Amino acid sequence: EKPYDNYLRLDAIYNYMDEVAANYPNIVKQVTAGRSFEGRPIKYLKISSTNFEDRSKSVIFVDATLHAREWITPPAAAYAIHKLVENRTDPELLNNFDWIIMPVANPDGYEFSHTNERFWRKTRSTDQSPLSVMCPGVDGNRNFDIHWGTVGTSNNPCSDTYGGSKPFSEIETRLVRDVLEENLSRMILYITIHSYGSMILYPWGHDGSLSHNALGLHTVGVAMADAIFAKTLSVFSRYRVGNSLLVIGYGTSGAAEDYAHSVGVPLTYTYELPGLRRGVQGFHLDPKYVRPVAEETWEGISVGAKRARAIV
Ligand code: 0X9
Ligand code: ZN
Repeated sequence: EKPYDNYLRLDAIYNYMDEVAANYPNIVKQVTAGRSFEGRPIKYLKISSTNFEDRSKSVIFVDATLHAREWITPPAAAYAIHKLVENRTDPELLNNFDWIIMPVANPDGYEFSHTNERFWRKTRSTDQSPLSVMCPGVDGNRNFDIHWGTVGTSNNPCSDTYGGSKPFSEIETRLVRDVLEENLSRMILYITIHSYGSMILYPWGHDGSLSHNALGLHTVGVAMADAIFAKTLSVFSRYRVGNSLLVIGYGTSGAAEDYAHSVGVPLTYTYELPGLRRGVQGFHLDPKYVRPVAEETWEGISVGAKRARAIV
């Protein structure tokens, strides 16, 4: 069973990555970026038809599962790997770009959502504060160094939107930051995959203002949403595209997408994949939708890459 056909545990997702890396050594290099708070590897694949280290092509970075309970997101990332490596149907995508895919940015939380609490969101770290021992975990998407600690976040460790004791207190967010930094000069597109709500969000999330590149962000965002819609099952609603705050309806600071844009990635998006039910049940899409959602998400990512190249 493949990680884009069903909800699988971390070891099965990692086995798939190992297998792809072993079977396609000429185009795939697996990297262990580091270890999570609880010591699990955090892995990503560098996919390149030439040599990633030549640094000759634009880079596209896709991550998923910073939020543990958003189980539909690792399948979407795994399917991107499948389409880039095992089932290449569009040569353009490897000819023109180098890819970095990190399917599980928060492995501790992801495993905890399987073993203990299905709707766990945060990391599993504890720090000096006594409250954090009672209430482990930081919201990774409030932990980046961008207007950190100001809106849509809490300084209470027991809150689901706890931003941490300081920006980048979490090893998991530092590892994402490091990937951005290492590839910044040639990264044209960063997509961080979340769920749920069928949305494509772009900066700035803290105050709803628009970036210098708002026209590009909106143009590529709409092209991605159109591509998803063209492929989608009618049970899912059409994606909404726009500024994070305006589209979600609440402000958020310390988010990955805003951070990546602030350090210079021209096109950065948070995808909110679909959910069919309300409340936390929206994070649990029936397994029969895993493959279709993974496929439609790939339409968005691949069109995003092509449009990004045309405008950046
Ligand atoms: O609140 C979040 O972190 C994201 N929604 S989720 O339901 N997956 O938790 C949206 C974050 C978007 N905000 C910014 N990019 N600023
Ligand atoms: Zn999320």
